[in-house]
Amino acid sequence: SWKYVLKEKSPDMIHVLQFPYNGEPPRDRLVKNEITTNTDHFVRNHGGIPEINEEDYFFEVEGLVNTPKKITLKELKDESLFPRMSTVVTLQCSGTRRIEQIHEYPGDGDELINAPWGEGAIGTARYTGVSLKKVIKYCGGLRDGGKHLEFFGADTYFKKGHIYNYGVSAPVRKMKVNEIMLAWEMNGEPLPRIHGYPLRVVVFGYIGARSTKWLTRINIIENPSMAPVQMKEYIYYTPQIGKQNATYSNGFSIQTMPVSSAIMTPINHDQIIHDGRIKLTGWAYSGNGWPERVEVSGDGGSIWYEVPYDKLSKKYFHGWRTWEFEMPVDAEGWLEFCVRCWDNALNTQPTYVRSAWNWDLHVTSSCHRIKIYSIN
Ligand code: MTE
Ligand code: MO
Repeated sequence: SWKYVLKEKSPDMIHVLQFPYNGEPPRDRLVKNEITTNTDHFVRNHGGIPEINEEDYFFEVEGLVNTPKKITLKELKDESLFPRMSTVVTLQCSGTRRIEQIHEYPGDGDELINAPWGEGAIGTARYTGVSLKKVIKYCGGLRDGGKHLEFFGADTYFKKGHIYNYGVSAPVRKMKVNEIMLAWEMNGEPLPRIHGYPLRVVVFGYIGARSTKWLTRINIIENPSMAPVQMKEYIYYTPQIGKQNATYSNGFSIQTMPVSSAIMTPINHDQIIHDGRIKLTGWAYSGNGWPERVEVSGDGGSIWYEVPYDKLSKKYFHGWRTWEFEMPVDAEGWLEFCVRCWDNALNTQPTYVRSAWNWDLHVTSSCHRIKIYSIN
């Protein structure tokens, strides 16, 4: 039944894939709020959407941990056992803005993985739950050699003749700095079913793929997960690798999300009648820190304007910043607008999509460019 989708998501979501359900919100609405509403938050699914009863729910912790345990949601919510954590976190799919890479060159062409996302496969919410570090401590701590945390979801998906449970991993050091949360609440509401009810993982700063929904099992292991989503998807191939030589092992696994940004209004190919100024809005995000400076250009990147600091939304350590800017525009006709962000580690974005292009079409982090028709 699609009733829950209709109930949980805005009716005008753009359906990047119909099955499994994958959708992003309309461009002009996404950056109106620095915290995305649950109904507008993008959704990325590999398979079905499990229906889990909170009362029967538990997840297992096993592998290289001293006391393997089954933990219920009731236990996890017990504040005498676990302190609560509540953090604003941006989740971004590594497929965000893939459409620009597809236009450059279609690459892998596996449309089940490579959904043609626009700039909306990103969203920001306040998640509430427990730091995974506390859960591991509750299980007696790690045993020697425990270096990676493998997460499994209750959903299954079908690929090349096999049925898999969703499975990925993140390194233990990410858990040690309290950047992995087990969350049951999204913006003060129970997690919507479509976002992983009753419990999901939230890995701050990593590609969305690591934030496993409908969590069933955490397995502590020595090496990164061998599960197909970890091993065969979300691989970054350098530009010289393509159809003839891409082998999974000659790419590397994408974890931290690089700095990126996008112009959300005006919308690409808009015609705008104005009196010397055009208002731009957008987002900027870095998984490696936070957006520190946003710059925009009205001439394809010759002259850059700095977005004044007070036109960037509030800084959160694990969140995006929305921004707006009044761009002075004299020229008429087709103009190219672009944006780039600098994060606090002084990382910035590749200039053109061709320098960000990769065979599996992930992390389109190049300067976002749009064309608008200016009538002054
Ligand atoms: N978890 C499970 N169990 N199954 C999935 O298909 N998709 C991942 C991740 N967690 C996925 C999952 C991907 S690729 C992304 S980008 C995020 O969930 C998206 O989270 P959202 O749908 O809540 O926005
Ligand atoms: Mo994703």
